[in-house]
Amino acid sequence: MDDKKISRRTLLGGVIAAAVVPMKATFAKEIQKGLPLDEEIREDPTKVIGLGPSAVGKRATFEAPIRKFSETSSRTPLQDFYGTITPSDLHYERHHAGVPNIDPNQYELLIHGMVESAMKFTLADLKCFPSVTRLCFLECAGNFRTGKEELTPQDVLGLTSQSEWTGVMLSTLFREVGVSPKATWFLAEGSDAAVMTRSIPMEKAWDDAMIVYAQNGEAMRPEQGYPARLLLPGWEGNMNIKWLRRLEISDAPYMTREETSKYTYPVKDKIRMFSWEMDARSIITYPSYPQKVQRGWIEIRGIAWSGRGVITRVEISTDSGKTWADANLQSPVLSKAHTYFRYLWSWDGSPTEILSRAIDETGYIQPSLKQLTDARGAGGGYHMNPVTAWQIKADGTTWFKPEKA
Ligand SMILES: Nc1nc2c(c(=O)[nH]1)N[C@H]1C(S)=C(S)[C@@H](COP(=O)(O)O)O[C@H]1N2
Ligand SMILES: [Mo]
Repeated sequence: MDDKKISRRTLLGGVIAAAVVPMKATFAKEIQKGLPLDEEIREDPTKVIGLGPSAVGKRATFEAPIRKFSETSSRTPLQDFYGTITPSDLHYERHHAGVPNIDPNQYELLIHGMVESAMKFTLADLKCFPSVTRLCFLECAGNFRTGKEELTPQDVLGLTSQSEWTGVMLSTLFREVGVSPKATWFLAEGSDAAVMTRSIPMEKAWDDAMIVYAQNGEAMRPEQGYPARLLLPGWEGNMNIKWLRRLEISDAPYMTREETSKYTYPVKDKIRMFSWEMDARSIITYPSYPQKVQRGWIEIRGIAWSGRGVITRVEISTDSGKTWADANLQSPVLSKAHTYFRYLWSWDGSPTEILSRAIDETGYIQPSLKQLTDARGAGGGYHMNPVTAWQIKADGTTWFKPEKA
């Protein structure tokens, strides 16, 4: 009984003493400096009222993901993401003549050519049509960089991003203008200084093409084509014309600069033209350069996608490509969308290489760089989607494994 009392009194005394000492120090310093709050207290979030609400939110001051950019493109920081949505302000960019400043009140989309009645649609008109929301990736056909060990996922494959897009199905608009049953192609034209144009086969319009005006729940960003762009799920980025102002319906392709001098390339003794679909591929985003790992359990994470449909499997190798095992795919697995994968690996501390390989619903298996070059010749160029590896060295550092084509 006595013992208990004593210990209780001691305990209380201890607590009071601990609480009083810093308070005294604080008041003393406050008087000295004339400042409202001592730094020791400011560090403890339970001792000060936090920031109030604001008009627009910001990232935590400790988080600073950035796009790496040049004059004509910016690469998305894949290694900084969890899951599959690219924050809109970090979406990759590729523009051939800068981002135009388009007044949404002046905006018009003309649809003409082989139609019953040519029509112009304002942005408000577009928004009046039944709308559709869809998650899908966008990827530049030139997405792949190799060459040195000091490359991050952003450097290697940063020309792909994923958003939730909202807009109107192109088929809805094509029915509205009465597209001729004889039409087989249409031209899409942008209103930037590049006046970017591409020919697109009519099947894509009747399938899943959209005119989108919203990205991740708000109006699309200027960099992505504000106020409206063409969205061709799964097809090479270049055809997804931004700042879209005109669609001309026809029965032949237009042979524009972007489909003859660009995006057409030699494959051995042939010329590959009109290669629209993005082939299945994947990348491990954790662990990756310049992250460091420790011996023990590591959750390997990354994304896989295919322009031809859903990803059915992602295989992981943790022994430099000798053996492969299935990763877990995060559901729901969506068609033509980045798919998050995870694989639990117990690292024993010995140097190795980790790789990922995507397989899509058509049975297509992401090739090695050797398979690609054997099939296509050493030309390189567009649509390079080889399996890539990260080397884990004995000290736990992670490096890109550059391979020469
Ligand atoms: N009008 C117009 N559309 C364009 C381009 C452009 O320069 N102008 N760039 C194309 C290319 S090459 C790509 S990869 C994608 C990039 O889209 P993003 O900048 O929204 O990521 O837009 C395509 N659409
Ligand atoms: Mo592109």
